[in-house]
Amino acid sequence: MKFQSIITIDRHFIDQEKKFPYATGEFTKILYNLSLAAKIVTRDVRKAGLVDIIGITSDSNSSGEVQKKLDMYANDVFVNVMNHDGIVCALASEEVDSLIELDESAWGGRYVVMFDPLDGSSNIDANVSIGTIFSIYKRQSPVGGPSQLRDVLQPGYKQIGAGYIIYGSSTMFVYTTGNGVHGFTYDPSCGEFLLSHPNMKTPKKGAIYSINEGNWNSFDPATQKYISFLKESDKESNRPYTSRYIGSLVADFHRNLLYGGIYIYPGTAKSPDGKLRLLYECNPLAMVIEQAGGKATNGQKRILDITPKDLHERTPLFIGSPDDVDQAMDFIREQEKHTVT
Ligand code: AHM
Ligand code: MG
Repeated sequence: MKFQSIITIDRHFIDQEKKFPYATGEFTKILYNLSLAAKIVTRDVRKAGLVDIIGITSDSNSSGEVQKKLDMYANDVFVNVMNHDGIVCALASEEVDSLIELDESAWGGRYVVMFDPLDGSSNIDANVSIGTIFSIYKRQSPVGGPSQLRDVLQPGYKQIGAGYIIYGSSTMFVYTTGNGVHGFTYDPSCGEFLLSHPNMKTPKKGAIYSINEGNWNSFDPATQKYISFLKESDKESNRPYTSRYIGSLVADFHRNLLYGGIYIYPGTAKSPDGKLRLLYECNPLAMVIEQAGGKATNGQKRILDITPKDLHERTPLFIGSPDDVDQAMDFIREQEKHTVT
């Protein structure tokens, strides 16, 4: 049996930091804190469904405290680990309407972190994989005062780090700092994330499409035509594609990153901007996919080039293997030609 060298996530963070001679270690600390929160959330996600068996009721725990829903609990874990060493000046979460309030100890922070603490949480009771998505930016407002909205309303290309944690058959931590995408699998026996997927690349073209086809009647004609095209038989272009849709973005994204293909959450008649949030879901995954050789667009422009106007702004999303995303865009452009003339 051939063994490969064991690289813990902490060692990997430090090795990455060494590439920047002027690094202060603060950015590395953020990544470290995120991986710590991932371990805490893993522990509690693994207990989901056991609360009534191991003596904790779903209403209150043994000390009489009211139990929080797992997604709010995960939110609090991420806020707590990020908000104690004064490195982060602004925090925003999909679970919280406005900027998370931080006290004066955060005013000297030079970084901004945004996250979706437990995406796909409606799937928890069915034991389906769920995830955390995160995004890191440099602060824009002057250091020394409270953070401002412009710190969080930055276009995605300004991210200096992004990634996700998938709580699946194992927990994985996948991240990029603009230097490739690296995946770590959690080994509960030693409590460490170990490098399992160095330098991840997505196939140039896949054979999977992921979309909630129940919304078919409210898709725009270009999306309908593209999906119908993927279902046609054509040996040369590997069609028909396989349909895979879990309804848990991190899980759908992770599978397609590994195997290749396209994930689409288009605008629908009911929600013209789709369902997914630009800041907490689309931007971080767009940075990851681009670093892995893929593409992400809203149908009109690159996701990472969108300047957000609102903390909870939504956007349509086409993300995945570059050839597949390009082909979907061909259908959109073709449709536009017909609509304009
Ligand atoms: P959430 O952030 O409230 O958990 O919702 C986001 C989830 C994604 O994980 C998933 O891709 C999408 O919603 C599924 O939506 P739908 O049920 O409309 O297909
Ligand atoms: Mg979400």
